Amino acid sequence: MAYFESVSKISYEGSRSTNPYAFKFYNPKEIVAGKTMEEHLKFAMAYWHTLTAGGADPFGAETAVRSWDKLSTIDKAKARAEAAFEFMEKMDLQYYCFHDVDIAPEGASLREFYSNIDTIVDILEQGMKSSGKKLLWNTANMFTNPRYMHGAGSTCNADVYAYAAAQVKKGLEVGKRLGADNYVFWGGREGYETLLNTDMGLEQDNIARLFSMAVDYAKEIGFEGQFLIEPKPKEPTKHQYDFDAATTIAFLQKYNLDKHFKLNLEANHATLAGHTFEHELRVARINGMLGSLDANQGDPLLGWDTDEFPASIYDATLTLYEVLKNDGLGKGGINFDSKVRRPSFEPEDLFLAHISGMDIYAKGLKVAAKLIEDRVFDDFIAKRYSSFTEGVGADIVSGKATLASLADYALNNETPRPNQSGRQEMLRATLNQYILTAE
Ligand code: XUL
Ligand code: CO
Repeated sequence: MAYFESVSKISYEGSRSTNPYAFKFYNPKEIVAGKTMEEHLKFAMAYWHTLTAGGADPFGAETAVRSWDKLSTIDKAKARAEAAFEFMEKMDLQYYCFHDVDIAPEGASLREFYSNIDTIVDILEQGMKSSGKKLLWNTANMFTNPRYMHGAGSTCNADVYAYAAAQVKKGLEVGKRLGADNYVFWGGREGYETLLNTDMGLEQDNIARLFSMAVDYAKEIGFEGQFLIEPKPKEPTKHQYDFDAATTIAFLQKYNLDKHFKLNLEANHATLAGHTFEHELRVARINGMLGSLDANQGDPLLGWDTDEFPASIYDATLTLYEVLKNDGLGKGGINFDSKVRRPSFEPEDLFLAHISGMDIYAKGLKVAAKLIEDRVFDDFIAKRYSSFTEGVGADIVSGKATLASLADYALNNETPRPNQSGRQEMLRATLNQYILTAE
């Protein structure tokens, strides 16, 4: 059965095409910087935004019109699992991501949840076999159900903690069965609302214990995916422990977990943390922790996690710049953790939104590749720091210098004066030039 009857397979028609149902820049087999676009851009469909979400917001009900609306519980879940493959096929997406609750109804007990998951995973496994589509990552939703109001790994209730552990255990088994490249932890409720009722030390130790148990269990069952943590500073919880990349890396280092984890960074989460996305990527990259991306964008006029499809060529260029400098994302990819706006309620909007996101990342990739090829920023930066390549600068970098040797040097040196402009305006103009002219 066709769930998206009105749309046929999307293909590349070039930048002059006026067909809204065509890629203008995403040309999967085109070679950029030695690899095909498809290899650089391992795009993934987010099951929750594409198949499960209906557009409800705190002020209004669901608006989305979907062909599976009339079905109930497990039949609806089965229909969505089939629809996933039709959507990925038509959209030319090779990967997908899901939370356990996206694919299967929770039912009345954990046993029933496990059994519902198994029923749907049978369909997903079959669909993956016949279509060749792959699972970028899966995760356990430990934030929606009321039992998680106080957190999952950070809960005050040990029975809830055990329930969360049971979800993670099943998630790893599912990940192993479906050959997931990664397993994600996003701690939406791993934080606190007020210190007046919170044992912060115990909460953080317990989260680390849950992560360690996951690492041990993965080893036990032979799950070879990469573990990822997705930082976010707030929303739904007021203070979330995985605030941003730097905080999360420090947490992992404290608990000796940094060898087992990388980061899944999301653009809108960076905005909420008061950072640019490229800042978060850079922090992860220079620490060897850049794992995967959740592609979306926020709205600076709104200030919450709007999860819009990415549409900014500046952001896409600087994002792909970091990815290329990282030599790719390894097992990671680019998951569209993005949703269509509530008034974009028709199934066609899901396609149009993905086209716009995939196109802007494709164009960003090409601009970033050209910037790197021409060493536009590399040469400027190398020159800017060139005083550290010789003389006293080389002594500082090699570790030979001491406070005494540097004081001695400074006493005998001319008082340094500002001698280099940062040239920020010029660099921005050059970035514009590349964006406007890159073919
Ligand atoms: C929420 C968010 C999640 C994670 C997975 O802001 O980004 O969907 O990506 O749990
Ligand atoms: Co996300």
